[in-house]
Amino acid sequence: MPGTAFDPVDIVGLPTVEKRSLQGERLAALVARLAASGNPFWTERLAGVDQTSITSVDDLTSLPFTVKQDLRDQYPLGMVTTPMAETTRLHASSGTSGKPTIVVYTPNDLAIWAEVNARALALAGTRPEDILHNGYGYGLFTGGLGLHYGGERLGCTVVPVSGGNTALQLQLLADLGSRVMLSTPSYCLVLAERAHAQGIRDQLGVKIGILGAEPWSEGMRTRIQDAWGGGFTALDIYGLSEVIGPGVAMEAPDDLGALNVFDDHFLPEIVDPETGAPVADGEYGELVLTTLTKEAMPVLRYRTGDITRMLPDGGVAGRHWTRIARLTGRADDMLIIRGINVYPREIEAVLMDDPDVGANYAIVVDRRGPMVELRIRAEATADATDRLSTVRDRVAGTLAERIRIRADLELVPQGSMPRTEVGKVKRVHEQVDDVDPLA
Ligand code: DLL
Repeated sequence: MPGTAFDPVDIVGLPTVEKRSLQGERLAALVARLAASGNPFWTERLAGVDQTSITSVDDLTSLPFTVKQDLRDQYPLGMVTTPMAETTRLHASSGTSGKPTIVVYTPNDLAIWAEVNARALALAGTRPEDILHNGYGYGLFTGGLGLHYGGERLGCTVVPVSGGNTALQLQLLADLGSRVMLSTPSYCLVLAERAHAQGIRDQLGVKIGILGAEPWSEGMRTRIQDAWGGGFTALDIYGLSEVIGPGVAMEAPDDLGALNVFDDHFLPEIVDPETGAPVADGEYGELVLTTLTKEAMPVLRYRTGDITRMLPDGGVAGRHWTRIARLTGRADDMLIIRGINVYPREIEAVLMDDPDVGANYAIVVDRRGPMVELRIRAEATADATDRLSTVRDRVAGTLAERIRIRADLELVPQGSMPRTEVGKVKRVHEQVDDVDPLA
C-alpha cells in the first residue's frame, strides 16, 4: 500500500513442529480434494489409497508417484481438477520430445505463485523500491510471468523486458539503474560480456542476479560474478512448470550452495531414481515434490528428474526451510561415456576451474561409432589465445584425472561460439550422422 511500511513476505518459515503439522493437514486435504474432484485420472490413481489413512507427512510414501509421462498422457487438460470456469491462466513447457506439458492455474494458485516468488526475491535481497529487470522469457514459459507477479507482490517496479534484444536490455539497465536482474545464468553472462565490450559495464548498477531454469556450476557462478565485477552476487533460483514454475526454491546470499525449498507449499523428498525408494539421509537422489496447496493442477509426489540431496537444517538468519543442494543436473542428462557416468555440470566444473578457459562451451556426444565418444568445444579467454594447445592438453588432463573421462577437446578463440539470447542454453548435443551439430 502506498505510503505505508513494507508488508514483508515470510522469508523465515515455520519451526519444524508447526510446519510438519501444517504439511500433514495440507497433505490430507490435498488427497481428499483429488479424490473428490471426479477427475478420472485421479480417481484411478487413488483407487487403492485409503484416504483416511493419510494424516501426516509420514504417510507420504504410501501415495503413488506422478511422472512426466502422466502429464503427457493427459495432454492437454486431463489433469485439471477444477471446472474451467475457476481457472484463469495456462502455461506450457516445451518438451524435448513432441507435445508440450500444459499447466493450469486458479486465481488462488496464481496468488500463491506470486507469494513464493516474492519470497524468493526478498530472500535474495530485493526490496520494494527496486526496479526489477526481468529478462526471463514472457509467454508460455513460466519464468517471465511467474517472477513478474512475484516482483509486483513484493512491491517492486517490474521491467518486463523478456529475453533477447540485448542492446535494449543494456540501455534499460543503464538508464533505469536496476540493482537486481533476473535471467538464465547463460544470458546473464551474455549481458555482462556485451556490457564489457561496449565499455559501459562499470556504469551499470546491477548487483544481484537471480538466475535459474538451467543447471549451472559454482565455477560458472565465479565466471558470472567476475564478468560483472564490482560485488555482483549470482544467486540460484529453482522451479519447474509441473509444480508451479519458478519460486519452488531459492538460494540466499548468506547461505550459498543451499536452496531453500518453500516447503509449506512444496513438500520435498529424495528418492533413488531407479527404485523410487527413499535414499538415506543426505544421499544424492531424485527430487520429488508434492504441491500441498495447488488447486487447478496439483501433483502428488512428482518425479522431477532433478538430482540433489537434502542438507542439514541450516538455522541461518532464523530460517526454517528445508535445504537442498544446488541441482547436479537431470537424471536423464547423465552421460555414459565408456562406462563412466558423468553429468554435464561436472564437465562444466572442470572447464570453469581453469583460468584460461572462457565461460562458453558445448559438448557433443558422438554416437556414430561402436563406442560413444565425447567432444568438447570451449572458448579460451582472450589472454590465452596464443597458447591454445598448451591449455587444451592441461584441461584434457584434468578431465581425465578428476572425472575419468577422455574427451576430444577443442579450444577456440573467445567470442567465436554462438550465444543463446532467448530461452535455455543447450550445452549438450547428440551426433548420430555426419552433420556436425556445432557447425
Ligand atoms: O525452468 C522454471 C524456472 C524459471 C525456474 C525461471 C527458475 C527460473 P521448466 O521450463 O518447466 O521451468 O523447466 C524445469 O529446469 O526440472 C530443472 O531440470 C531445470 N531447472 C530449473 N531451475 C534450475 C536450477 C523452469 N536453478 C526444469 N538449476 C527443472 C538447475 C534448473 N536446473
